[in-house]
Amino acid sequence: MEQGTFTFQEILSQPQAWAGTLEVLKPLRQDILHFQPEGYTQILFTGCGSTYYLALSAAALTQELTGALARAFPASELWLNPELVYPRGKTLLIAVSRSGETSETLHACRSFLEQQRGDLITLSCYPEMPLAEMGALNIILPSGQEQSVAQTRAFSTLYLGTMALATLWSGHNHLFEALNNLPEAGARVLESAAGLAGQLGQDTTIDRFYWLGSGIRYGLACELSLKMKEMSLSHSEPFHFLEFRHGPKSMVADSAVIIGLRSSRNGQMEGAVLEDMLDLGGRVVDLSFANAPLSPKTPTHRLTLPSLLAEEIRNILYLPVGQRIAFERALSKGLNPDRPTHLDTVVKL
Ligand code: F1P
Repeated sequence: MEQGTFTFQEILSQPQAWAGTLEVLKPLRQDILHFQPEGYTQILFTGCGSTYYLALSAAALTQELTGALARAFPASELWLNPELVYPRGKTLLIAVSRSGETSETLHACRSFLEQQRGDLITLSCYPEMPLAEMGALNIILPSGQEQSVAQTRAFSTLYLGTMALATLWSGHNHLFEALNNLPEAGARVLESAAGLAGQLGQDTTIDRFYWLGSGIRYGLACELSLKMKEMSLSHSEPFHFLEFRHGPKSMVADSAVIIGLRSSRNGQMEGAVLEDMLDLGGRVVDLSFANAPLSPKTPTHRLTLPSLLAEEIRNILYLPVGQRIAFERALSKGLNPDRPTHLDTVVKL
């Protein structure tokens, strides 16, 4: 079998997986609305590794859309340092795990329930796993199941699940309905990203990657940076856009690529960071949507994604682009993206 076959299929099949997921989510609408953010002191998202990064992005989206306090911590922190995580009052905990059997996530949920800290919702991909029966509501998204160790399709599918929670809780039904446009938009993005991914992935003069994303996009930048590490064993780090000037820019050189996941709202400020990095001699990849303000200087690479969807919804479309860049880089280094070095599909303690 060719190297990376599973990962490649999993990346390309995301639009179909999202369509399948929306069919699972629609009938759960009332069950989801049974939990209302106002009933809780905080909404807490958790996971490990990729699903912790997912939690970061889901918490940002939830707070932005609902105005309720929403935070994210790794499951190990809930388990080992609960006093950091739980204020007085009731927490709505949303635990996310592809496998549904990662030890820290199970420990975190068990201690949460034992200590009667609030209500638990779980999101996972395998119905027969322990997490899938621990919550007051268990959302199972089988179209995210994967053969590969590094999460791609599972990540975006579970993230879509959290987008459904946030849009429904916000009361903005048009945003929940707009999720239906994502499979088609995702297919177009995958097509348009292939050229850029090949060019960047095969460029052996690059030795370091920096992924910049702010707001909802920070967790996504973290995840894409992790993909680059796991699949291609390359030096890769994520930062909030404006943080990059405060130290990390020391690492900019002509072998460095700075990939910006720009927003529309703050696109100009974010574009200015990218321009500074061009001036310092770095290579810049400007990822944005068609109506994001463009920076006057020409980045090394630019990819403009479909823009018709609301800003909060379309961020998910950055994922297939970055996943594909990491995949191409792994192949060009002779690595098998399906089997990252030292990694297991599930961490069991
Ligand atoms: C979480 C996770 C994966 C990672 C690795 C170890 O798993 O950190 O993100 O790729 O294989 O486990 P899960 O709880 O989401 O199944």
